Amino acid sequence: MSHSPLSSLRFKRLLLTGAAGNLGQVLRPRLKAYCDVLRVSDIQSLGSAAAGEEVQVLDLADASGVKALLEGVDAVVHLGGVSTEQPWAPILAGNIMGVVNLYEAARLNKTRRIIFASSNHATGFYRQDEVIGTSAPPKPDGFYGLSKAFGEDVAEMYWHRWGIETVSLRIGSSFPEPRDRRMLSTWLSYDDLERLVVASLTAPIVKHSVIYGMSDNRGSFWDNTGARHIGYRPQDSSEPFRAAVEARQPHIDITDPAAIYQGGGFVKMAPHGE
Ligand code: NAI
Ligand code: 15L
Repeated sequence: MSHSPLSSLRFKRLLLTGAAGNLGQVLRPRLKAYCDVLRVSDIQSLGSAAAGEEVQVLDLADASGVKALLEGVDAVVHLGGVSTEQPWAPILAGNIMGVVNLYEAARLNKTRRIIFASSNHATGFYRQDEVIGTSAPPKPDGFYGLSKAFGEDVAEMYWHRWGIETVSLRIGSSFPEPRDRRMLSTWLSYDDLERLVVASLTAPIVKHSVIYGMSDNRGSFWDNTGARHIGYRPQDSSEPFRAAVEARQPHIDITDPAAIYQGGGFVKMAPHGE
């Protein structure tokens, strides 16, 4: 797919982790426009390297492998890890050990900036009838959300101690279209995802910034005013999908925790994914 870059800034080598996943497959062809070499990585097979790509299959829990993965990398878009509520063992490996291994590798390789795919589930226990800003402290809604809150803390520590910059993206729901009433508030289109990642990569100074990953939706739970310095301006909205979503889901049980809390159904999932 040919693509007009959203920024004239170009990196020598970018690393995309989680490149075999849903969002990784979206960003893999798009990030090529912003770098000479795109290194892609995942624990799963990634196929062969396209022109201008380097492919490395590895487990983020493998510290020496991750150290080698970051060699020669200017910046990282870190999507890799467990992306839903799961048993503790894979979350520990992918999201706890994985994120520490990543930041240690960044320190040792002098990598300047990381774009960390956090999640709205780091703050999933705020209510849907309140609007929170980017400095809202975590209220994780499960082990998954807890691991994302941990990742944000790691980012904060590596900024203060080692000067590694991070933008923590508390992504809402990034899918081709919103699937239910909650996602009318939380939806992030794929084009806006690209805008968000590119803005995060190219903003002059980010230190450790937190921003919610959402399109320009009516009735959002989140206020990104505190992250305006990143320069992200969403162009899409869930509104064109509203009629179809409301027809599919005409009623909401307002006593259901999934309708009360921002994390939706995640707030009811058994902590061990049982
Ligand atoms: P995904 O589950 O499709 O992709 C994650 C990728 O990470 C997978 O390809 C998986 O193989 C890889 N991975 C898992 N454990 C690993 C390990 N130990 N070592 C190396 N790779 C490992 O998830 P998706 O939807 O693409 O999300 C990408 C990132 O964005 C995730 O970190 C997720 O938590 C975050 N996010 C996504 C949202 C969405 O709406 N899609 C919403 C909020 C956050
Ligand atoms: C997430 O963090 C998940 O990765 C994704 O699969 C969605 O469920 C999303 O949150 C959401 O809250 O809709």
